[in-house]
Amino acid sequence: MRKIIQEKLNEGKVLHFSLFDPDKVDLESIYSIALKLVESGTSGFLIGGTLGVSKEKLDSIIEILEDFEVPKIIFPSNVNLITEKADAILFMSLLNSDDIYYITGAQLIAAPIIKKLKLESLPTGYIIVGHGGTAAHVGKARVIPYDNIELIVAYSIMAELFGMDFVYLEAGSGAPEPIRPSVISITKKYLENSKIIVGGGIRNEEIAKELALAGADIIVTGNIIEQNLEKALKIVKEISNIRR
Ligand code: 1GP
Repeated sequence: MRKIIQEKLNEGKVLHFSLFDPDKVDLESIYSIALKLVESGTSGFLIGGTLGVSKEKLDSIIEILEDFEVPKIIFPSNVNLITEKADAILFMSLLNSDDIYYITGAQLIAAPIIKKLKLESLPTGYIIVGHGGTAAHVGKARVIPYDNIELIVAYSIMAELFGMDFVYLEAGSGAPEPIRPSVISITKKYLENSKIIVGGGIRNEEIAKELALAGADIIVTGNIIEQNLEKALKIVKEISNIRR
């Protein structure tokens, strides 16, 4: 999985990942929504959410998505969301948390489980910025202001120095403002290996394109898929056509 993602990114593509929050999606409609997203060019399904997520619902979603060749990747909020049904898991550390549980504690519990299940893990430094949403509250993040480029860059470099493949800059689900493109373009200059994932509050193709051109490697959208599918599909198409 890591190889497939890296290869696509190395071809100069920018990827779009569709986020399904098991607490919000409707099992009846998810297949047809996923089909439209795939036809529009989405490259990955992230499945996860912070509150109200059960492993049963997570498993049901992955089963419904089974037919699609697009990778199904767990976006975990805790150790209960590990399933062998997925293709991979974002093995995340919430780097700007004040609580060691979210930095290495949950990961310690998860590590032997992931190994046993032979689940591929994608090492990811998760950094919460700006609004932060529910993830910031639950994860006890020391949220970085949107405009504090120095801190965002320092955390991102730290993730890279730790050898993490991905730096996930998260503004929080439903954030009124996404991560700023100017922040992405500066952060990008400092990273030689780690790829940048950006999510939180991305609601239209203009901002998605700006973020991609600024250097985001993977754009994640969640809420907009539920709220306005047509808009979400426009974002996916816009991103899938970008070559850098
Ligand atoms: C993924 O939390 C985001 O990083 C998703 O945010 O739901 O606002 O798109 P939205």
